Amino acid sequence: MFGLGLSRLTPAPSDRARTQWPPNSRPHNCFSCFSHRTAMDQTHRPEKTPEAYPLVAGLSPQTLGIASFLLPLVFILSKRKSGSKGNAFLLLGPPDSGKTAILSTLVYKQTLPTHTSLQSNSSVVELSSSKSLRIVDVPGHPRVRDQFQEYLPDAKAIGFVVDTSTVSRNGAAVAEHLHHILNALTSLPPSQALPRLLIIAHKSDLLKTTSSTTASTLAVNRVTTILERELEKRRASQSGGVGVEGLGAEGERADMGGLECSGASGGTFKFAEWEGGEVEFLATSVKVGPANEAVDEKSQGGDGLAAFLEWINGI
Ligand SMILES: Nc1nc2c(ncn2[C@@H]2O[C@H](COP(=O)(O)OP(=O)(O)OP(=O)(O)O)[C@@H](O)[C@H]2O)c(=O)[nH]1
Ligand SMILES: [Mg+2]
Repeated sequence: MFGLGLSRLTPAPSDRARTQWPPNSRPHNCFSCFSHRTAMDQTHRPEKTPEAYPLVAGLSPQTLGIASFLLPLVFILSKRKSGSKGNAFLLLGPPDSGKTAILSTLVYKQTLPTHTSLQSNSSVVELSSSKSLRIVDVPGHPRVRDQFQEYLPDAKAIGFVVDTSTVSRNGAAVAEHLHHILNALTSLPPSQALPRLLIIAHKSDLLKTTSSTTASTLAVNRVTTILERELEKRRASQSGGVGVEGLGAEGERADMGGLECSGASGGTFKFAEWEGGEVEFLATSVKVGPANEAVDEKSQGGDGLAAFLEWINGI
């Protein structure tokens, strides 16, 4: 049964109409609702109370002008910070980085013989007796990877999975993929809460460690350094600096935003200074091997996913 692949089990996008997945959970447009309600209220409004009238009348036109400008702004900012109401965790990232292996370890407690995924897989993972999360694994192939946009309205968080053992060789391609996601996040309408963003330095088991550095530290440091360097090349190229191979190639917008940073580095791309929001990092690994070599039931995915499980439990 497992040899058929996860995609057979939960072909999320094609079943969307039937199963209502992803649900139409985009926050309701309260502006239209508000004005409608206001119009209704006016027909039934009691006469102005003597207490309320002098309060507004006492404000100068300038004060009222500033208030009418600031109030919508406060509303927008508070919406943006409120955190996504969705209940999906999106596993995104380049082909072969290990997304399906992570999902199958969480769901079946083992990795399955995997092939390049051609469609999104989704499964509900029970994190505790009272908490579950829908995990959606979107294939990394350039032709399908943009499917993640369909799930964004219901995304509580995004995990961008990077193969730590190969990122030194293919950092430019990994950064290009991540750039699309950063651009999508910074392009979300202000009414939509931003999903949290976690960069997963995966396959940390393949790193050779020294006695002073743990595999997790090494994995996170390597992924952070390489991605910051490659994303900075892309940012500099767009702002008129050096050219970057592949940037602006067919199918890619040369003016794609999403890399804006502000802070001590003066605009240079740094995750800590990214204007889009906070970016978090974690190292993971799963046990790979024959399908019947299940990992410990209690650990839900082996020690290599312990920190990750703790993180998704906290979102
Ligand atoms: N050593 C090691 N290998 C891993 C780990 N995770 C995944 N792999 C292997 O990496 C390969 C690719 O894993 P997949 O899960 O299929 O990759 P994917 O990200 O789903 O790739 P696409 O579906 O093409 O987007 C498989 O051969 C896995 O067995 C890990 O933590 N350590
Ligand atoms: Mg896959």
